[in-house]
Amino acid sequence: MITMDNIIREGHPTLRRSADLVTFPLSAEDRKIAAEMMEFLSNSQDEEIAEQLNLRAGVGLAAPQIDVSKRIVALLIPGEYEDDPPELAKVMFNPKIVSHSIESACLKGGEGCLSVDREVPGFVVRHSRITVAYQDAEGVTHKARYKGYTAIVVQHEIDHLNGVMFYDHINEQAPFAVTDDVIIIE
Ligand code: FHF
Ligand code: ZN
Repeated sequence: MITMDNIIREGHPTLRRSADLVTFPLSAEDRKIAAEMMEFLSNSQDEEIAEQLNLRAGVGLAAPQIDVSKRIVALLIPGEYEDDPPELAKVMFNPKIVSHSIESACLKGGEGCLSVDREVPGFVVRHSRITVAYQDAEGVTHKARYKGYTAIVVQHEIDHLNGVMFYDHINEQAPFAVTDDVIIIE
């Protein structure tokens, strides 16, 4: 089971590496990693389990964050209201942004990261809409479009596969300065 002890923190070199492509058919090891990543997110969003295990709630997890330098991402984005089905519940292998909007967007409250134990204030400017190609556990390639909050989370996760941290996108001189064409997501 993955707990916070398995999550590496900023300063660890794996977080700055470009992760390796996953090969198919998936190894038993890679299948287990994917299942455990999804289990972590589910546990982290369960109030009781999260309290017992001292988990920080997460909506996404990239394999490099558990010191596995492979292109695997787990996403568990809750629905709008309690008891709604998740907005997105998926493990992606070898995800890649194949096209994106010209328009940019950022979360009003900035971003955090399970691998960063401090607040880093500022707008993390990203693509407003993205098309992602990825493989599922069977190696089948899919193409999906995301917008809004979901698009932001997916970009945060794909960044981890490329050694990029969310604060790399914050304007150091003016963390909350954006041009007026940037959509600010509440
Ligand atoms: C999170 N947590 O999941 C953040 C961190 C924008 O690479 O957003 O570091 F659990 C992955 C509802 C709303 C339920 C918010 C992408 C952030 C990705 C994980 N929590 C939440 C929730 C959350 C990171 N990460 C603050 C831990
Ligand atoms: Zn992160």
